[in-house]
Amino acid sequence: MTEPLVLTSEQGPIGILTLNMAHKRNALNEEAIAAIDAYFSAVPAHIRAIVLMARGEHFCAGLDLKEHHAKARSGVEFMHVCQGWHRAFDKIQHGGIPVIACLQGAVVGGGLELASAAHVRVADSSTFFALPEGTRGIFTGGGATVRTARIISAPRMVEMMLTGRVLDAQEGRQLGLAHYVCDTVQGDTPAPALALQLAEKIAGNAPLSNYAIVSAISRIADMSATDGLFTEGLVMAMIQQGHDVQQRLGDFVHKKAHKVQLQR
Ligand code: 1HE
Repeated sequence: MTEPLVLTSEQGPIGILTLNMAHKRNALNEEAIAAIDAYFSAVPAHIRAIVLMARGEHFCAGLDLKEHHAKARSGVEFMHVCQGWHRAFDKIQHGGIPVIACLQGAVVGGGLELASAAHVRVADSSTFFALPEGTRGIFTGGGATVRTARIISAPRMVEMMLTGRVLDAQEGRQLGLAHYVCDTVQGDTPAPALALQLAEKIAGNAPLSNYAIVSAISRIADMSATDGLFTEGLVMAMIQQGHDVQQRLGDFVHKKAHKVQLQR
């Protein structure tokens, strides 16, 4: 029996999607993109946060270059493949459920495009980021020009692609490609454990607030300031109708809620 390309599991309200192609560094072929799309198209209602991780030493080596070579796709065929990636990754970014990516080793090409669609990125210290498309004679096709460029800026992405620069985990963190870097040699919590901890914390937020956070902010960033402020007000008006809002506010008023404080 052949191994599934992705594994799915649950820990309470946390869904876990694991890329399961370590033998080819989790390179993504058409079937794997379809599996990712299928998962994010039908997330069970009780799931409040999703951890996206990968088996093996590398998160994802990007486009399956062997498939691409073997199929020798035409321009139009590859356009459709790219649109399939766009559809799947848009469901990650705008599906309404927070996604925490847990990164290690190569996060390159389409692997970086996949990670860029997640809302929180936790890297272990082995992580490295690159966009080697230029050396392969292709271009980005899984959303990097939109998502990765917005994280690191368009000029930095141009430089990264032209020079083939490989960023280590800390350099990636400075640019926003990782939000957390876990160095287990330094005694940090391992990246998968931290990703799950963060997912649990996020799952404890009001679901409608999480929906607004992952759905509204990136869209408002595309709007004019006037439209953005108007939309923000509308989103707030809708979100504060949530069934648990009075309870949450009451907990604070009656000193039953946590206070905001620095955690070391
Ligand atoms: C692959 C792929 C792949 C590995 N497609 N099979 N991405 C890249 O240009 C990255 C290409 N990969 C690498 O640079 C390296 O493989 C890694 C740094 C990720 C890992 O190195 P290493 O030494 O651990 O593994 P390896 O020996 O290079 O590869 C192990 C196997 O995985 C090997 O197959 P095998 O049959 O010889 O065992 C590799 O061929 C296979 N493998 N990467 C297919 N990418 C929507 S557009 C997106 C555009 C892009 O993503 S372009 C960037 C593509």
